[in-house]
Amino acid sequence: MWRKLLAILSALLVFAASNQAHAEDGYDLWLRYRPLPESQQKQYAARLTHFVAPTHRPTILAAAEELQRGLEGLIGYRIVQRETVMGDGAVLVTTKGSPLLEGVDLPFDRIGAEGYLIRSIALYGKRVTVIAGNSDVGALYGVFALLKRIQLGQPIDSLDLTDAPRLRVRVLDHWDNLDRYVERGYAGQSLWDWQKLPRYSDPRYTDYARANASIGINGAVLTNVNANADVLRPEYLAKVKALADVFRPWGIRVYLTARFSAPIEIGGLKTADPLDPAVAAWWRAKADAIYGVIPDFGGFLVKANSEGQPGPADYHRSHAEGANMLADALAPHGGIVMWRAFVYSAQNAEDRHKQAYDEFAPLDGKFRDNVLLQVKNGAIDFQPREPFHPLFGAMPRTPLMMEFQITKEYLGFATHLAYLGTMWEEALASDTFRPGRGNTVARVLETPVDAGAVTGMAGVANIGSDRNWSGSQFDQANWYAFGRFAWNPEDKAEAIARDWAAMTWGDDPAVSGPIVEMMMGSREAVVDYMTPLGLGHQMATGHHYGPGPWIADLARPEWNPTYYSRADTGGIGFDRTATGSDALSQYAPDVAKRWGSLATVPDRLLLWFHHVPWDYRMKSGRTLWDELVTRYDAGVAYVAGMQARWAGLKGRIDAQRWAEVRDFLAIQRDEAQWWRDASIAYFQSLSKRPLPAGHAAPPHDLDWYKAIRTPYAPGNGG
Ligand code: GCV
Repeated sequence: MWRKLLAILSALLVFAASNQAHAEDGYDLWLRYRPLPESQQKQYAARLTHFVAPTHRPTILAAAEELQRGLEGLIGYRIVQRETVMGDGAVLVTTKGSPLLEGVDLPFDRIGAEGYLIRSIALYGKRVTVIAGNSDVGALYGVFALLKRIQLGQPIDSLDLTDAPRLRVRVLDHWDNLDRYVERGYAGQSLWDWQKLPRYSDPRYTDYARANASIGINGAVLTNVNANADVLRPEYLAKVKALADVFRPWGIRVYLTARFSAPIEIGGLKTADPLDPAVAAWWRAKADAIYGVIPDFGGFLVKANSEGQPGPADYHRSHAEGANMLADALAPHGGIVMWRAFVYSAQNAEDRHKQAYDEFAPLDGKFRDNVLLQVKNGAIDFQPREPFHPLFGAMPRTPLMMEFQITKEYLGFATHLAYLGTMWEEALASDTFRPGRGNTVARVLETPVDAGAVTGMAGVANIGSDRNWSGSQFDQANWYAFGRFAWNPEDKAEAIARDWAAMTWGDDPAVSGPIVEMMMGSREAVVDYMTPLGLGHQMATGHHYGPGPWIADLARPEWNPTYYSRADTGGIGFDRTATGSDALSQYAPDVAKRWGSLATVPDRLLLWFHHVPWDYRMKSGRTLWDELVTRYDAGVAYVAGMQARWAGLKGRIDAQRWAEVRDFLAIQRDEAQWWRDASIAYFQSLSKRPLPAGHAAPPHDLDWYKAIRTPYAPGNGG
């Protein structure tokens, strides 16, 4: 009897303890390190008995502490440090040239400056795991790779792994203002608490750096591209230094946005003309001062002559002249300039799609070696779907870096579940056909324009002060996926989703399987319920929250959704063929030919490049109008499907995170319906066609949708 009672009691205790252990809020991201099943723990434990590492070096210390933290969580004990290999199961965390590795032949030539190798070897007659890089940060990345394997329950008995990043600069761009407001931020305030820095460093800064290092991100641009020169003042540089000091062991450099007019605003000069010697001298002195405080400062990111930002054109100078002046100031210190190609003008009547290409393509070869031209994935602005930017492949003598937007300005903010890995894979895998077939956007990014030239990828961060970092559990996946693509632009969205899901939600295929399936179709669903068949920029004004396809009265033509849809009683779509704006001519002839013909353009880009009548016959056999309605409904139905799948996971996932996702999916469902109804109501007012059978009419008339106002939607201004 007593025995039975005791057994019940202890079972209850175990249950309570495991429940406790699973009370999660998302703070731990994909680095949860939750206990593995006992049988697995035992297998790993035999392989991981102690570690040997030169922990007097800060990055190796960070790596060793991560190894301890990870293993303590996963296999239940704190691995200890030893001076040397003491028996089977030693883990060596080290770099090329370590005396411990004397006589051991390892492929250091394959892993570049930041790569790693992990190998199971016999050393002094003992079974040892070597994690090594040519640099300390390589070894750090190797530790994260080993921990990932263990998180995923993969064997570590006979390892022979090498990996190295294919791009050199892998940065997050924070659009964070000095008052902690985050432009297009949906995850709370900026992490950077400028007012308390430098005296107080929030411990979150370290966790931010850990998370980034775990996916290979090696830089953070701390401030908004809509820039404030004040961050370049000495008192702010002291704060920036405090952040740089926290990030450094994790292999992360800090960068700042440089406001082009800073010499006037904080330097007392009368001009910011890049060809004025006093201006160049001011920037040189500023760069010297920054490097005096932060010796490994990364460089500047600049938005110039775009959306009201100052720039070289204010002085009739070219973008190259502006960028090169800053690049010359940074060059003696090894810094770089990331100069944005997101440039368009209200004074230019040309199709906005064409403006950046027109501005930058003629400047090919005119930029200094330490300038990277930062190009958005598409020519408009981070829409749910855009064709790749025509500049990729068109500037063979200029280093181009990719700019993706991780924060979901145009894809439903934090509450819509939209996995962006598929969108980025689509962009990266696009064939530019320049100079010939097979030169994908990924290859353009990866191939240095000359020996030693810089390569890179930037992601506009979705990180803020919210406890779960990204504003939603699933938006963490986009941060994770960005890091993976920056490391390897030819990676696969599904493989990335699988890893993320298993690390974030648990390794049980009955859980991670449905989650990956939800994720893989989620971005296409957003495309369907917001901007199907190649529509773009149909969002409401300013905050971009919700539909506004009827908006036609904004000051700048290209800010109006009607500019993009060109919908009228005759049809819909933007003619970008030779009979229209001819934006297609900016692509390689093979691409222009395929997308320029109605017979070969894929449905997904139809209305991006063509204006077609409402009764145009689609490949499905439906009329365009019927197809449009069908797509809107498919998008809404997908969200309903995600809700059903998620409901099926109840009880298999910790309660707090499960409930949050359930509620967010309900919001997404309502908003998908709103998008669908409002869009159909508007387009039907032009097409004047009945809805196809089986598709319900919007419950309200068009005016009802037009009257919806959401002036306080987040992210649109300080
Ligand atoms: C930081 C879009 C966004 C702006 C953003 C701009 C850019 O227009 O709506 O908030 O400004 O892109 O990328 O510079």
